[in-house]
Amino acid sequence: MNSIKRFKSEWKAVYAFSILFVATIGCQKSAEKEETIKVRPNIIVIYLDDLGYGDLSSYGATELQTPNIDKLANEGMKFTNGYATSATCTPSRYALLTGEYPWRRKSAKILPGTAPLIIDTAQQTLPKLLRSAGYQTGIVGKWHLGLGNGSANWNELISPGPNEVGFDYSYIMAATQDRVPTVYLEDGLVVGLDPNDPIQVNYAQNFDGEPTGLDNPELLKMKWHHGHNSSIVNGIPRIGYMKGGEAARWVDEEMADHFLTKAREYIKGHKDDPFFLYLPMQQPHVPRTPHPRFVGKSGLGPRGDVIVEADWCIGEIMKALEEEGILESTLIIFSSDNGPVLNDGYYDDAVEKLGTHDPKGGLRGGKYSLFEAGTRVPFISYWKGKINPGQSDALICQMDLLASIGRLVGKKVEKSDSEDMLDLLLGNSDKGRESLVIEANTRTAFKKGDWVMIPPYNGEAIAKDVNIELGNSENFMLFNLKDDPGQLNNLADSNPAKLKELKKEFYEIRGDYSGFEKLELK
Ligand code: NG6
Ligand code: CA
Repeated sequence: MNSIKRFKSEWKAVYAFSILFVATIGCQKSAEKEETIKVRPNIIVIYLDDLGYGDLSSYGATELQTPNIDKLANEGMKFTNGYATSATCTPSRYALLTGEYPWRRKSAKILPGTAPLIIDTAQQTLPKLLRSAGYQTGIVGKWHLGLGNGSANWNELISPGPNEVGFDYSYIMAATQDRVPTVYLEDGLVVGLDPNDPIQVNYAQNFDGEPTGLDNPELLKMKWHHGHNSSIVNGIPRIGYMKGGEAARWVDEEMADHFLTKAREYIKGHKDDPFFLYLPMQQPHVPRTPHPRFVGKSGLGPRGDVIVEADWCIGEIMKALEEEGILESTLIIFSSDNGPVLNDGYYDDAVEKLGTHDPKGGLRGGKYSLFEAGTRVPFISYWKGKINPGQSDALICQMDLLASIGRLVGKKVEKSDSEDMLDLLLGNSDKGRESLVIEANTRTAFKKGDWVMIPPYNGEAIAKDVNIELGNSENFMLFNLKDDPGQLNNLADSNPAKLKELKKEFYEIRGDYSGFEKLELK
């Protein structure tokens, strides 16, 4: 409580300072506008890919050390009930950027590298909102929300993309590290492309004479386990076929340094603006390709090594902010797009070298799952000197950043699923969401307080390739997470009143959809 009070007075001071600042610089803005401008810290959203709830030493990992991310957690607000909307990448990213539940948009599913942009260019987005508040906006890292209109020519400007949904600057990989095209794009153009060696991409069929993971195992430096047997780039077999663009192809082991350089450049180039930098990092998604200086550093094989690599990169980002003198005027949000997976398609020792490390942090399920480990992820807010360190078990979702950051910069969001959690993010309140719909490959479930209700779904209980329990069952499942965080005790039969309450509220939010005939609402 004390810390909250202390925070409040500091917050007032920041507010007063910003008003004073706006007034002092005597810019042309009207008095009315000045009134709406509150504080405008730089905002950086660091978003890892497939990092589990238990993958950080600040979240209980003992076999792996993540000192730089731990600093954010220990000196900021650490959330123990922070959620991605979804257990896979594209839908979670969609929700984070738009503030809209991804199941409202049918195309928000894991996308191939050739998919068209799934965010409507007329839609409200976090970068657009910040731009309207005077921010410069940039993305450096993984996009995976589609590009172009569906027939992108990779040798020309590809639009619409991040630049058409609010980012002034974009430096991205189109989809995932395991999907073609394996090139970077800067503001819609492939970087380093030789016009005499055009790129062709096709997800349906190979190009004549091109080797594949399936036919040419002798060319592979990393073996595929399931999927991932199409075109070979840098000895790694990928999803999808690609030809040409040799000079533009990324070097997997240099990707972390490459994106870090771009992120640093962005920070240095915008230190005098308020800026929003969205930093979706590729680790620890497959293929896990640590730079040689991180190989063997974790003792857990490449999956652990790339987490250590990502942690180092985040330390470098912090250093850059400090060097530019803007650490104290920068709000950092850290999270992950979905829960962990070990073998996600390559033989890379993730299973063999796991030892006693538990990426799920004691939760059930993992990536692709409706059980907790699918969507509950590390979630941290950090703002040096402005957030008093704390930990909260209030329910918060990445989708809430839109409304929360909106209030921070004095902008109201349009009708949206995003809830204003600004006070919670700043350590100034204990109040989180009352409920949340979570999603895994279009299946949805409902959380309310300590309770979670998973409706019946057909399909395999365990996805064999990845060895993850998906949350499919013939019957309703109801868990009390406070007493039973590992979701071992189904209370659907013993607590019909609670089950009914959750069904009803779920239906009110989720509306009618195919899975609902099984809800037996009466
Ligand atoms: C799956 C891939 C998996 C990963 C995932 C997307 C296969 C068999 N599996 O289809 O390796 O790429 O898509 O991950 O191809 S995500 O984190 O971007 O959602
Ligand atoms: Ca992911």
